[in-house]
Amino acid sequence: MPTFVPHPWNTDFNWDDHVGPFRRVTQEQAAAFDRDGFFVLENAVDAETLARLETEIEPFDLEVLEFLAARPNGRFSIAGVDTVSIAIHLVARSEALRDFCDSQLFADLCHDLIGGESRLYWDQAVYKRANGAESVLWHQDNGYTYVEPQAYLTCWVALNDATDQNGCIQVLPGVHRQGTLAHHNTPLGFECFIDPEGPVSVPVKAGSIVVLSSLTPHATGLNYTDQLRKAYIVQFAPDGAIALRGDPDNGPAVGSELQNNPDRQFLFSARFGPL
Ligand SMILES: O=C(O)CCC(=O)C(=O)O
Repeated sequence: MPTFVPHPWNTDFNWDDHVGPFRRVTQEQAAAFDRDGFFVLENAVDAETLARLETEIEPFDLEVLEFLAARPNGRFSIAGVDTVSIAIHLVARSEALRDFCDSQLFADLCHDLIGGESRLYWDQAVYKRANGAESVLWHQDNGYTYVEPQAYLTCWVALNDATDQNGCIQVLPGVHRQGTLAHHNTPLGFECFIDPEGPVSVPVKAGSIVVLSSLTPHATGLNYTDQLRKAYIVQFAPDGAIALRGDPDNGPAVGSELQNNPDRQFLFSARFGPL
């Protein structure tokens, strides 16, 4: 396993293996999560729910496209009107999406893979536009905003089939155990390395979830097809997680912000039982 350059704020990271008992994942899935940093939960979301998610997300995606269209070159950071549209914090605006996130499925995954009280940290719809000409670069989610604890949970929900042709996720297994890596900011978003050896492509059917650590390097390729590739990404962090503020290339963090925005970073409902 190659060693990569650590993020300047990552000085003493240790990955804790998951020992169970598990409510949703199998022993093999938990072992894959610890070893590789990801696994696929197949057929996790039924067709009716997927259709509802798509209907709920559509107006927000259109709003983002309008915003992008009005920007110079149709771009904003990683997003572009004809490459990838990203609609964030949708749970604050859609009860159906909030209910989807505040569900037994995710409460169980958090029980198994976080342990202890967990909150929704972030949600976003990422739609790769048809014939989109840009990749999402290799990054760890914790390379964008540095959260402590560094390891939180990313669930990449495929709303339609994700394939090598339309830009499914690729991951670099095993590297999550090193903690957060150094990233640099590019016009196409943050990047931790280019063209690594040993990436694994993870094509999935609609309704499957790629379950990743926030520390698992991943990227997505171009969409060569004439259809959208649609994903809804929901992330959960331990209650009490903080986002560090500052410029990692210019010394230690200068502040932190507790991740408990009541509009969108909610704890699971008590009906799902203790985590
Ligand atoms: O869905 C994609 O194309 C990439 C999304 C991604 O990597 C992310 O949200 O961190």
